[in-house]
Parts: sequence; C-alpha cells; structure tokens
Amino acid sequence: KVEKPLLLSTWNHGLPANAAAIEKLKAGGSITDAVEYGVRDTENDLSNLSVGLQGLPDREGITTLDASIMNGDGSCGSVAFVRQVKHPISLARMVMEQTPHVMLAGEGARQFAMAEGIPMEKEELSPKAKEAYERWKVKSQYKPVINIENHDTIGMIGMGADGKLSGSCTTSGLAYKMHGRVGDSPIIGAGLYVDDEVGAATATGLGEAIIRVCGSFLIVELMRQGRSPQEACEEAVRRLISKNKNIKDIQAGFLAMNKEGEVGAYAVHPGFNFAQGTLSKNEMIDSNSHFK
Ligand code: SD4
Repeated sequence: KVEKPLLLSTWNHGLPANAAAIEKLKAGGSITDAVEYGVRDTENDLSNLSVGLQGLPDREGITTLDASIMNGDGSCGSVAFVRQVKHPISLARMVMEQTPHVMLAGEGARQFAMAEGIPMEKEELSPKAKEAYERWKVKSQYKPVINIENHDTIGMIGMGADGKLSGSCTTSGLAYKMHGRVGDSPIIGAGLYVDDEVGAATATGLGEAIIRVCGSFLIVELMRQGRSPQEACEEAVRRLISKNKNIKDIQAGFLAMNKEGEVGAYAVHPGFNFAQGTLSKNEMIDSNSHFK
C-alpha cells in the first residue's frame, strides 16, 4: 500500500507529470486539477513525439489529438480527432464540466474550444515531427513498432488525500494513422476508467487492441470483484492477447490502483514503465510483462 495522495503515470514522461500534479495538490488544487495539470506538462513538452501538437502526424501530415478525463463519481469528458488545440486535456475537462455531453470530436471539438476562447495554434509540424514524417513518406508503410515514440501516451490516475479518485489520458495517437482514426485514449472505459467505489485504471499501447477488450473498464470491474490491481492488470493483458492476432507486433500496458492505494501494472511485452508519486517520493518503476 502506498501513502495518499498517490499519482501513477505511464512511461518516463510520467515523472515530471507526477511532479507537476503534486505541485498542484500542494497549492491546494483538487485531484482533478492535479491529473489535468500533470499531463499538461507532457502536452507542453516539445521533445515528446506522441503527446500534444508536437506529436507525430497522421498519414496526411496532420497532427490530431485525443484526450479524456474522469472523476470517481462518474463525471467524465473527452475530445477526439481534434486539431490545433494545445491542451486537449483541458478541453476534455471543459466538455465534462460545461456541456451536457461526454465526448466531442473533430471540427465540433475545435469550434467548442474557439467558443470558449481557447487560442488555436498554427497548424505546423514541429521540426522533429516534420523530419520524421518526411522520412516515413519515402515508403509510407504503416507498421506499429513496439515501445517507440508512437506508443507512449500519458495516462495518469490519482487519489487525493481524501481518497477521491481521478484520471486523465492524452495522446497524439499512433504515428501515421489514417486521417480520422481515434484510439483508446478518449474512449471512456478503454483508455481510462475511474470509480471512487473501486479504483482507477489507464492504458497505453495499440489503441485498437485496448478498445477491443474495454481494457480500463475491465480492470476496474475485476477489482470490484475482488482482484488486486496487479491481478486485474494481468487478467486484462491475457484477455487482450486472446482477442488480438499478431500479438508479437502489439504492445499494450495497463496501470491501476484500488481505493486502498494498492498498485498494479502489466504489459504484453517488456519495456513498459510508470512513475509512482507521493508527497515524499516520485520514482520510476518497471512493469512486468506477459512475454519476457
Ligand atoms: C492510441 N493508445 O492512440 C494510444 C497510443 C499510445 O502509447 O498509447 N501509445 O492508440
């Protein structure tokens, strides 16, 4: 068991994201503020090629973003296939708090952002993304590769000092995806699920594989039935493996906590890691995996 407040975030960029979330809590923010501002740090990181507008584009050379946020009371919001918005996680929170809807996509999400006074960014690839895209265009092959930049969404789940849970997830999705492709990250229950009565889970990796098994919802339901977060993540990975062909080429990882503050993580292949942060400690932990 880990002390509260507790924050868990996927991959190496989870460490600074947790730090930003903890700062927010120390300044008096809620756990929702913490998970929003935590991943905004990643959305801001110009070196990150898989989160935010500097992320790798789709096949047409356009970067489109997916994000979701959820609280343990069932409130949630998400945006999918959105362009020119620097902080899709904050737009997802606005969908949650200011509209009667859960999900806004594409041009409608962008119009909502403009109506809310969010400035639109110029649609221009970052130098690193442009260079990678030009290189990709030579062969234009789409083949997901395990554990490289096109597989590192940030998913963050957190528990406040009062035991309330919240989570966030944001990504530029798979590099060189088809235009219009939406992954698991903005799908409530796939990339993220949070329930104050049980716990929270988030996912990273090939969105198609994760959506197929409602990965995050599955983990929370398994925990509801008495599994530990670790057992629940392992069972979700087994389920994902059983429902997806070509599993050698598919990476997916799950991260979970229950309301007691127990933590679990598991991936299909080696290489997945996560950051675990409290007020006193913020550290990287390697996840185990099904294949060794
Ligand atoms: C997606 N799940 O769009 C995202 C990508 C990802 O780690 O997680 N990469 O499919």
